[in-house]
Amino acid sequence: MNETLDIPELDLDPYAEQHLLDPYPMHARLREAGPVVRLKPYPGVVACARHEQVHAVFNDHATFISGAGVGLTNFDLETPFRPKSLILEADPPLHTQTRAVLSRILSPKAVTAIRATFTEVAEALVERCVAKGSIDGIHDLAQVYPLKVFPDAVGVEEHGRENLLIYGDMVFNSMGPRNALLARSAERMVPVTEWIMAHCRREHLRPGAFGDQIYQAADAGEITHEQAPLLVRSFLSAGVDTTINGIGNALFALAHHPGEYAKLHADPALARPAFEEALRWESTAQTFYRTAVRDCKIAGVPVAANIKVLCMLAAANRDPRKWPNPDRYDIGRRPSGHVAFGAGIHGCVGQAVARLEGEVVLTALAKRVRRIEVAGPHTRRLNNTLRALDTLPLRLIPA
Ligand code: 8QM
Repeated sequence: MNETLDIPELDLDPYAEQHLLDPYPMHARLREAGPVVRLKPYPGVVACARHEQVHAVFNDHATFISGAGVGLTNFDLETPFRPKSLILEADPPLHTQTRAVLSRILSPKAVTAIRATFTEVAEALVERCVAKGSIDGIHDLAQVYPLKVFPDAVGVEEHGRENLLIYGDMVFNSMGPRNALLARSAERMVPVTEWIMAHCRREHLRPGAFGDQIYQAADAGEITHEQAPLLVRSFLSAGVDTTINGIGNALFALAHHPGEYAKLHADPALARPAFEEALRWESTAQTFYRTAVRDCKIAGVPVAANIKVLCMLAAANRDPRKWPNPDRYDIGRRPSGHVAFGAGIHGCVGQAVARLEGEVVLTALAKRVRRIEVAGPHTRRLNNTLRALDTLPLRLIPA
């Protein structure tokens, strides 16, 4: 008897253009079909779209491992497109060691130390946007800000930073199937790989910055010198495209909810919850996979060893079992428990930096801008993992 026959199967490809453009109807279908669902186009996968199961899978890292990749590809069967990340695509005990180093570099104390600079840059950038009046929310704000502050903090030079956008697109496309999106990214990546690798090396990193601190940890014997460049690479992989789209999606949410923006303008201290709610409402990273290491159960449903478990963070973050009026963007909500940063031992190690960026950008806007108007149709940048915008025409009405 094939036990997987008990699991509802949907003939649906989450990576089809229609679902990447508007994933929410698909999320509802997946949640309603059951706690664990099979997808006809991907026989080696089961999907969880409800909050309870996504949370449970993330919190059982011994059964649902990351070392075989957190995308669709099983790294035990196929070669990854890049050497495996020593933190994202690793399990204890390796993960425990590398995580300790990154977690210290990105500690609350470190975040406090960068706060003043991050705030100044946000205020100056918002000032320039207000002076322009009509802006593209993505190209003039959401992209510019993280691309300035984060590589500065890591210690990467200014020249060539646009390569980080091409790299980010590739990293997140590579977690999906080998579709046209991945092929296009891979093509654009060819002239960029060399630059990325070079900028992970110590001689290219500003002394004292986050990147150099990885090498200091190697000097101290906490990790090896061979591991250091790959851990710097994790900053470059995880720290740019994510925050760009977190901020871009927050601008989208606020532009489309003038009432919520009015509350933020009236009380700029709401910037942090407004950003947090945007993460719940439009989760930047829509999906991550785990790999079952043994025959096991999710919500009582049998799942066989080596099955890839698709955790749909964005669907969990709008699960009506967890959230009242889940489709409503409401900055008065306290969305704690959302899984936009994941959960468990792999929960985003940089989340304090991401929150800082979101907070200071939205605070600067709230103080300086009375109203944000949609000035034309937006366009999406389709990606196998990220919820991303390409353009977002806005008009900023000054306070
Ligand atoms: C996603 O390379 C890495 O270590 C890495 C890449 C992407 C992420 C995290 C880590 C979750 C933002």
